Amino acid sequence: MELTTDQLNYFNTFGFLKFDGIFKDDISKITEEFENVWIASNGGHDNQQHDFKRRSSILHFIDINVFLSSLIDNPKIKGPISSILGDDFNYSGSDGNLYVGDTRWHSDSSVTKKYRSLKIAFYLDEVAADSGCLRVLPGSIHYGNTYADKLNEVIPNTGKDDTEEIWGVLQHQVPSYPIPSAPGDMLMFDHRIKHSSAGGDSRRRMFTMNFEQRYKSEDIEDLKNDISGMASGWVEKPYGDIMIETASSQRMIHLEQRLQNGDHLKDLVKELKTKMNEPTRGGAQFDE
Ligand SMILES: O=C(O)CCC(=O)C(=O)O
Ligand SMILES: [Fe+2]
Repeated sequence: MELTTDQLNYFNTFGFLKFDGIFKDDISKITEEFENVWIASNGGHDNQQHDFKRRSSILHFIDINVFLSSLIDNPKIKGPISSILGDDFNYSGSDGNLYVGDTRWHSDSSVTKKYRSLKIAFYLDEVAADSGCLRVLPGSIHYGNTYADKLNEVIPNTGKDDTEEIWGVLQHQVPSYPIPSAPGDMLMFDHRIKHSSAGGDSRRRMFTMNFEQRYKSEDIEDLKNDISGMASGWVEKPYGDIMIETASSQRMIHLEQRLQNGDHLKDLVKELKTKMNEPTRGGAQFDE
């Protein structure tokens, strides 16, 4: 299931792709297992109930469920990823979310990131432009040109943006491309793309899987730094146990580089736990 040339051109130009109904036969099972992960976590963030006021988020989300872990072996996911990142790509983690309300404009990676990375996202409820679907600024991935650089000034990747001060418009008025989604659709987007959402309800279900190009040996320190970023989710290893325990040799290809370079996470988490009262709920929410 490699991407066609048209799909590849589209993704490389605009920075995202939607696969309509590609998982429609599996979506009830996917949704059931999604809910099972929340049930096992008491229903919400950090083993507390979801309060419908703040986003609940679990890092290593698919990794702690056998069926969801196996999604990264699925040719419908592996094919498109390989087309963009090469056959030896790294799987770089997953988050599961119960979103509450809007997400600020942001991007998921910084301008300076040397290795290409992207995300696969599943929205488990029907979402449209004003009910919490993903909104993107097509082409915002091309740092180095005036349009993308201007956007990056106003909307850096932190989720602290100046749309009102600089453009005189509110977040949801920024001219953007909404990607309505129905259960069974799959979205793929480049981590550099500027994105947001508006009008979502207080238990908007979605999960993501992230991938990156394999690092060259001279850049392993950069990889280690990137892995350090996971510590804010209070995860002590680069992957959840089930993801590793159920891995075939094929899956291992996509886990081995991060596994070999993630031993420092444990100490980082220990340190962070003295400074944070809960694992991060993820960035870019309005209640931060
Ligand atoms: O659906 C949303 O509100 C935002 C999703 C997002 O920012 C992400 O998955 O990176
Ligand atoms: Fe994001």
